[in-house]
Amino acid sequence: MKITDAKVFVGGPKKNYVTLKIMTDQGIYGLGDATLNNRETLPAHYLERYLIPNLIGKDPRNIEDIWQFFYRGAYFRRGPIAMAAYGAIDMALWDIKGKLANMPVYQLLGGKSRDGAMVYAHATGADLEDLMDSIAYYVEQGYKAVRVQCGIPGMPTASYAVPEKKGDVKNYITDYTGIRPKQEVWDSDRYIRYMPGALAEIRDRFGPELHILHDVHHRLLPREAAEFGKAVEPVRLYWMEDPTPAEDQDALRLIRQHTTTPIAIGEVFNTIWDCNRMIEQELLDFIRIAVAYCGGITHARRIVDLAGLHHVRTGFHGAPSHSPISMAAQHHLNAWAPNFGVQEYLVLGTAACDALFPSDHRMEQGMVHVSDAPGLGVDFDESEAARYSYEPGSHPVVRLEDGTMWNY
Ligand code: GCO
Ligand code: MG
Repeated sequence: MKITDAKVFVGGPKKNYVTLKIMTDQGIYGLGDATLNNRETLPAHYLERYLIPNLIGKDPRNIEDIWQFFYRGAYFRRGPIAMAAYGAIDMALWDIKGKLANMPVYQLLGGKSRDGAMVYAHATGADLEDLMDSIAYYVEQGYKAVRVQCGIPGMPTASYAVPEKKGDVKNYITDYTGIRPKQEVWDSDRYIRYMPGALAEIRDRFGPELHILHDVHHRLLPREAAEFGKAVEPVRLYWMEDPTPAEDQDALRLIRQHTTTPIAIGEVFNTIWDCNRMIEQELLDFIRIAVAYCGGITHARRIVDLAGLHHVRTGFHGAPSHSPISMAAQHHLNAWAPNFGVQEYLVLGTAACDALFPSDHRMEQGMVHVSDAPGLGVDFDESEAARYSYEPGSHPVVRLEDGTMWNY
């Protein structure tokens, strides 16, 4: 069996999905997702210019060898662009293998460990009152876990994932009006003074059963994060996410020594080498990697297995920048992983997105039920894809009030 061709498509409904389609001499094709949010054209170029010419003629069944060929063969390896490109190839090869075996990918991984995988939604509000309404909406829809973010009184601008105006329900940040970013202003003190009380009010209103998650989005220093984690202990958060900038693996030690609030981290990691020390030293509770950003199913599975040895559960990143293809890859890993925790899942299912990526993975009552179709269980409609092209977009940047650059 041989790979005969591969194509890359960039675009989607208000998204720049980077979709890879690998064709074989047996008529079976596989799909992968290389969408690196706000830098989408780079993995696309990496694939087209450097990887696809080396894929043609290879046996698509040798998933491991192809992964190693690109990773070791690059010499300047790792990094989000390369790992997103390798990841798309890897997903597509698992898709092909599943179709060849006539089995869903979760069967190839070892079968199902659960019937449905719990997901969490994003609730948001310009203030706490709006946030309460947003949480209530998701609870009514049957979600068992909700991430909560709200505006902080006195903060000069809206903060991460929070709308600017009261009543606005828009909670997502990529601005598709160009590549020059908007600017947010941040003040950790105001945040630390306000947010623990807000979280306590949320717990009082929604009771003990709801899993409440909160994303600090890399904004605090380790000592501040320790203080914050201690202050929110009575709320019993499901997790405190990215309390400090994620690249410092040792920063979590100080937080850990001071608080039992569970820590989730990892959406910006690309390889096992970004998180092996923190996992082995048991400094986190949930690993937040995304299959799309860390080399696909083959590499993500290595991280999940290492995590499992150290009581670390999964909480894969599922921001709307991931296409239904990498979300499908995650649904299969979630069905299998013995140490599954929760999946971030922002309803992608607009009619336009469903038309572009038909699939029968099902979301019901806050749980995803993985598709039983052979392969990844998601397709790609090229005639729909022809309607879209790349639209430049950007995350905001963050500064402190005196102008100092801070972490988005
Ligand atoms: C999350 C993330 C996202 C990121 C985004 C960057 O927890 O979902 O923090 O909101 O900001 O994926 O592109
Ligand atoms: Mg996050």
